[in-house]
Amino acid sequence: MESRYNPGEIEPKWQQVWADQGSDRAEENEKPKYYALSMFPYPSGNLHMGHVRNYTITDVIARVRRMQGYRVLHPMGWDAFGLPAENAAIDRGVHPATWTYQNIETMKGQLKRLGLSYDWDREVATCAPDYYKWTQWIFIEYLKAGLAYRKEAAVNWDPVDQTVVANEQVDADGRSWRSGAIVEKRMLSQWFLKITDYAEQLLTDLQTLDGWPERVKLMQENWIGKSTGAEVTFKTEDGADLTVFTTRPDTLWGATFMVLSPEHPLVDKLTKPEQAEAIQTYRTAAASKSDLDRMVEDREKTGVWTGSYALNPVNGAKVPVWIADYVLMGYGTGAIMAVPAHDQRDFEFARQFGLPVVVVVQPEGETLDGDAMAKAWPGDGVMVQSGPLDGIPAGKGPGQSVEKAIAWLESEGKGKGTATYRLRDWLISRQRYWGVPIPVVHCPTCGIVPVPESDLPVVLPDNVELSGRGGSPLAKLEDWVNVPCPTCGTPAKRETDTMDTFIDSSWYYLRYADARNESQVFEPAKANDWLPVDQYVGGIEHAILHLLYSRFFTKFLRDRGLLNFDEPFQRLLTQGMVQGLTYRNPNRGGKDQWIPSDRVADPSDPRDPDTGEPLERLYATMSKSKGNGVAPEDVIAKYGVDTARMFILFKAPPEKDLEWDDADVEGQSRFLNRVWRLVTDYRAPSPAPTLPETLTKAEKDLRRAVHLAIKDITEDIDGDYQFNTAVSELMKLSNALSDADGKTSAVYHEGIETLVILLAPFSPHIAEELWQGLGYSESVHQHPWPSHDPDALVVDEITLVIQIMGKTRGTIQVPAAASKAELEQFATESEVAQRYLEGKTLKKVIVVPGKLVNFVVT
Ligand code: HQ5
Ligand code: ZN
Repeated sequence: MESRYNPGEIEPKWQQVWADQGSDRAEENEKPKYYALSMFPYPSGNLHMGHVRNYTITDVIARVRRMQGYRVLHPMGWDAFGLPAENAAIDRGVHPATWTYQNIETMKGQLKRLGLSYDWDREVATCAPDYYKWTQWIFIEYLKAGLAYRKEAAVNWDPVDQTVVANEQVDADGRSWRSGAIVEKRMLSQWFLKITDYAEQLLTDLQTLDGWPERVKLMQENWIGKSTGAEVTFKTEDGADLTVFTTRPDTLWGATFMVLSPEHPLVDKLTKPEQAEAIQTYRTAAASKSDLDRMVEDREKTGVWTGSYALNPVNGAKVPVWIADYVLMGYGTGAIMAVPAHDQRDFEFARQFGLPVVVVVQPEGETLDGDAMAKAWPGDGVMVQSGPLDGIPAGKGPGQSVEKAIAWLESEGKGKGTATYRLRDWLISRQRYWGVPIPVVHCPTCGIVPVPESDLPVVLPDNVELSGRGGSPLAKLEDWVNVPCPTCGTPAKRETDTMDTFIDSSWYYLRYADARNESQVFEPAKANDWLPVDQYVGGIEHAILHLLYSRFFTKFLRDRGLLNFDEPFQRLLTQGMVQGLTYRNPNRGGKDQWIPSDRVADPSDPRDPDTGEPLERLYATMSKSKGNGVAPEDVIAKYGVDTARMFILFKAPPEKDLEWDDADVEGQSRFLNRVWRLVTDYRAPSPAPTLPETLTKAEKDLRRAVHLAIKDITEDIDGDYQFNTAVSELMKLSNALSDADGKTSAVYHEGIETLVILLAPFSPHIAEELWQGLGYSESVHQHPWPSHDPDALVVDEITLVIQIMGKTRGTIQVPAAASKAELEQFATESEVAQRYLEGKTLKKVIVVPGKLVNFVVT
């Protein structure tokens, strides 16, 4: 072995050896299984430090579990469809497939250089036909189950990317998550998956996910957004049914008008000729507003009367039917009953248009008057002017008005208690090229016909022209589009929409269980063997959609008889962000406010290089625009990947943000160099020494340090993955070994070997090299994870404090097992006590076992 630590040499060497040996292959044998999964990357072309952190965390877990005797599945793949490839293709004139596969090649090389213990035999790429064949197959399963459907819908149209985006992909400012353009509403025929059928299960099963962060569960709960109330049907004058959902059916007697979303399907039918023009103008204006704009609370209320009336089913009152953009088609039934006395938005609307306000909840000690109120009263009180509910306390509690109202509505056949969810069906169709073709054919006779399984995959044609304009590129490929109907043979047309890429990532973790299967999506026995994922690690940005969609897919495939578990991810760890140092000029705006650190001349007095103004120094998520990124390959070239891993693991607990700090990277490099010297300086006697019957005090102390390290590191990992403290323990152990005198004892031997074994999951390459240097030919990664010897932890001497009249005068070492009487005796005989007690009369001796002996004298 070389005497100098040279990561640049040993790291690639061991990576090659491990690859040749196939040591990270997931085996199907009698050992207990463990499935460690990282969120697979988009092949953007370059590995980010954030990826390195994510994948290192999972790798440590996978390595520890292997050493603990599990057969481990630790796979990797590529989330390879999606707009970036298509946009890159448009910008640079390369085919999306070429761009994508080149990026995969590059990034795979970068990942391999990290020494991550993946089973590359199970690699998947979602853009490969042998993968998307099964994505299409699953889509057809949804279709067969009646859970995939096509309907005309008001959808979010991204005018820059020229595609539809899901509600979830529109941010709080009404902008598309991809292009940043303000989205528009358009009525288009689109494909949906009926995730709402699973809303209740997706909600209640959150309770079973003990291994998930509370924060993520709460985000999912809010996203699903269950509210309970009642559905009530109003009949219009023309006999049409207008069903509304209300969380406050008790206030039905105060409903004085109805409001429909401008997109509501009954608007045309209800619009009287004299109102037609006003209605049409209003609808056009509403279509150009984002949902978010429409929901802003304190803006002037607008709306138009349709000219029609409906009958309030509880009291027969004739109420006018309006349309207004503050009611969204996407929520509830797209129609509301307006109760202006008790809902602020309805109140503002009523005042704006002079509609009646009827009070049905009187607050205690007050008498509200509908004509005089200045704002709505949404609070508690007693029901009034409400027929059967009069006198009942208003509220949602047991015995209160909401419960009574639902019971009354149900007994009268006028409505029923129900729940609605904020969750909408998932809009999955995209009018773009680089995605999975939706495998159906439109036949003029048969309608929508799924492509038969034997004809899958419907291969994405590659002779396509991409401009980013004018809708779906596939629709322009006549040869591809025109096919005979699979059922009746008459000329028909292929569906030209492709699927949202979140479909691809909703089931990839299942495919890993049986990645090379050519005849089935996966063998159920294999999926049921490896799944659920024991530990999933990935970014908080996927807390809602990806995780919800994956849970939905799992439940659906379970219901199709393919899986025998309810939830895909048993434990979830959301790693924090990697942040880099940057500077900000608060007087500048936009991108210009960020001054990369290499433009700052004097870090102790940071100033704007252009203006001389003082700068703020701060850590922010690494990004191009802030110029604060650190390239993984640079760090690896300088220090090696083991140092990079140690730094990442040491600097912060995995779920917390991590501030990149070169000085701390140096620190970890020095630590590994110290370990290197410590272990290579050791000459192991042959044969290996065995522990003697009795140990000296120094040996006992060292052995205690060794076994304490085993215990603490194991607990750090098995508990909450506190790798930062685990690395501290490794440093402590290394120090204890450095400081030890007898560097030839059996205890020292055990200590050195234990250090290398415990280091293995964190810094796999240096550990392997040192292990071989200790004379082993088997990989350290095959070595069983050590367990601590409880006897070694026993402290057999303690320090006893000697006090005279409550004042500490000295200490002595005594056996930990000494009795109270023995402690008193040791203390009395001690030199300190002898000195202070001379010539005094002893009145009392107070013994506090394990701590002190106090002499009271006169
Ligand atoms: C990070 C960064 C970059 C990345 N393909 C999807 C994806 O997010 C995942 C699918 C399961 C939907 C982390 C990120 C994620 C993993 C892959 N990361 N910092 N791909 N700057 O390439 O922490 O949180 O963007 O867990 O790397 O990210 S990805
Ligand atoms: Zn047909």
